[in-house]
Amino acid sequence: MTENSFTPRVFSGVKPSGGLQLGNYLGAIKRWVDMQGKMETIYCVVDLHAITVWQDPAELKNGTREIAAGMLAAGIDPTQSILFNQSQVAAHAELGWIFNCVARVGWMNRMTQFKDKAGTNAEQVSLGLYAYPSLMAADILLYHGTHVPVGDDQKQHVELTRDIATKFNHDFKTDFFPLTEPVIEGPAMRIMNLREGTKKMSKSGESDMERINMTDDADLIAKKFKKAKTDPEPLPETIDGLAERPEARNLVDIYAALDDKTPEAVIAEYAGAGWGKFKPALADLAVAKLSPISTEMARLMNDPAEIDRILGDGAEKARAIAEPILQKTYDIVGLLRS
Ligand code: AQP
Repeated sequence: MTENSFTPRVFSGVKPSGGLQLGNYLGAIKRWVDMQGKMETIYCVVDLHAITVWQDPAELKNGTREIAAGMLAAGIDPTQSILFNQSQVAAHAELGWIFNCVARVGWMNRMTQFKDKAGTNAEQVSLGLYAYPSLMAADILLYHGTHVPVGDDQKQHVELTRDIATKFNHDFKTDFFPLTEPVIEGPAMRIMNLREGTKKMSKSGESDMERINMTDDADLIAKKFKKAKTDPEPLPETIDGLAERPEARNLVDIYAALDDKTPEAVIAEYAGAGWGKFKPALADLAVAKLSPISTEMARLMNDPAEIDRILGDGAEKARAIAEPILQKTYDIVGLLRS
């Protein structure tokens, strides 16, 4: 079997480490919806990844439901995609262990997200946070995922997934695992923090004012864009004029992604406009696009049993694909089962 003979299959996930933010939506979930119906699609709330940093157990379950509600409200359709939470399919952790034994410590030491998250406190963070990328490789390869739509921050982890598949295939003289392609395209690949244009927007960023949450109401969205850091210049005549203006570029990218346009088209429309014109237009657009999603999220969250049912059904379908791949992996590795 060659790399190209695997059935195209999309896998991607979001971790319930806080509420969904605009970067998760534009960089990932909105694109997942676009891929539905074109290929087999598997989407996951990756709760085992969330616990690599402390999560309050009482809040984690609800946070998991909230991420699922956000995916459903944004258009993930459980009759077209498999939607489940990771911890309901034990095979993720099992394959993750095997990949811990394939991945090299030197590879993990190069992971920039670990360095960013651990900061100067690397001795004190969990071993899980360090091993996170090999669990992510297991998430993908457990389904022989061929395409992984992610934001730019996850590119290095998908490349590591390819390294793990390559080493596994080489060590065991097989071609069992595909070499997965990261799918990173469009204007929203790295939505930046509204207060610091060189730092990405994150669920767990310190200040709520630095991100747009998918549950923010219209007033709060308008306030956050109004207070977003910018420079004093108006918008330029061409996109090249944004090269050294990260905050301005970010707001243009957000506008483009929300309106399904290119950043060039946004600049063509707003060339010469000041922030007094552009920021309210951006806020109106964001409210128009996000409020139907937040309203639907709130409706879904009123019926947690229904969300649990959808995730349970999805987990059953996921297990049906994952289990034979895990069993075959055990056979390849030589693990005895009676
Ligand atoms: N700022 C972003 N711009 C574009 N895409 C983004 N993603 C996250 N932030 C941005 C994409 O969202 C998907 C899910 O991400 P995740 O929840 O698995 O983890 P993350 O990338 O670490 O997201 P956060 O919001 O920054 O979470 P915390 O603060 O808990 O670490 C991924 O495809 C990611 O690329």
